[in-house]
Amino acid sequence: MVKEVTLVTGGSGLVGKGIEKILETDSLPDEEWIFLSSKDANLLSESETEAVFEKYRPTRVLHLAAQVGGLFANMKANCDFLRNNMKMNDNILAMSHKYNVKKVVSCLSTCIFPDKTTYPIDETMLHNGPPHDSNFGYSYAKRMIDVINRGYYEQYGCQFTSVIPCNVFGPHDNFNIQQGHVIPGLMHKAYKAQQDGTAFQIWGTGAPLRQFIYSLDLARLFIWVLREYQEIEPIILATEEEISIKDVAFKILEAFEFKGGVEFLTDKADGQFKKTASNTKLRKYLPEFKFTPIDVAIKETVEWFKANHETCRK
Ligand code: NAP
Ligand code: GFB
Repeated sequence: MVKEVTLVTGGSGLVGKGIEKILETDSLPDEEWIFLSSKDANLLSESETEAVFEKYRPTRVLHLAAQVGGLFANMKANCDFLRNNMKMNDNILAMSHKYNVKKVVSCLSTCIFPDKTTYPIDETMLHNGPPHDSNFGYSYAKRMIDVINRGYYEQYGCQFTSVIPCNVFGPHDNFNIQQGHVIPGLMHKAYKAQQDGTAFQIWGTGAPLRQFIYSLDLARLFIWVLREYQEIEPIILATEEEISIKDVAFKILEAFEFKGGVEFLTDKADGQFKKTASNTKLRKYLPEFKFTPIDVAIKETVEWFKANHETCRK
């Protein structure tokens, strides 16, 4: 007898595919998981969103679907990132309430915290000031998930919560150089530079700092949050380790055994210098959780990219 039917919106993306992979060995007998892509329903449409809830009658929702992009994609389209993500989030939470979903876990990001802040950032600081200008649209849309969750809890007692991952990378990422995030973008550029015998280009100064979580590690944490985490307040899911863009770029070159030249295009934006988030709250729950070493995660992702170069998002 299936006890839990979990709808995973954004199930065809980087994080969704990571969760699907972990569930190959970690799913429970009374769980059914449904992974959606935009082909199943355009979640910008209230009626298409309702139709998918009517069809599957989920008891839990893992809400990953979003308009997602790296620094340069956000800088070009803050209004679209704001409106599209607001619409999707409101549709999912409204239908979760209408169809009596027992638990919803949505997804924020460490890049939505206040730009002017003290460090390390923790969950209580989410609304303490404006986000970085480069991605204000995405940031405000994501922050409203936390506000709407509070509304649904206080007025209707809904258990709608959220997680706040740091930068994510891994297999099935978006390797498009203009739209994607830094690690997949650099991997794609390293691949092309090696093929063409040209120099490898790092955008910006390489000085900014980031925390990077492997998509498979995030997947294991997401499944734990869905099954065990009872708070409405968000929980940061980030590594202790912070690394500069320059250092992560050279780890990528090492994984490719790249021997060519390296250039820094310093006329390109650096974005936020840092967004160091504390995982103290996570460690209180899971003191023994082991993150994959970043060199291993980068190597596995490079091998995946090489093997799937023809068909992956790029
Ligand atoms: P992704 O690889 O770009 O996947 C996005 C997913 O959302 C895809 O499954 C996509 O479906 C779906 N989607 C987009 N627009 C849709 C629409 N209108 N209707 C239905 N589905 C739609 O993104 P990701 O990196 O996995 O991100 C997943 C979640 O993690 C997002 O909420 C994101 O904000 C959050 N997050 C990501 C990072 C990161 O570094 N990647 C960091 C922190 C938080 P299609 O495949 O059909 O397009
Ligand atoms: O992952 P990313 O694009 O976004 O990283 P953020 C941007 C940083 O990497 C900047 C440098 O310092 C860039 O100058 N960089 C160097 C590159 N080479 C490249 C490259 O080839 N591609 C890219 N994309 N960057 C995002 C937010 O911030 O974080 C999003 O804008 C999202 O909303 C995401 O939440 C997690 O880490 O700066």
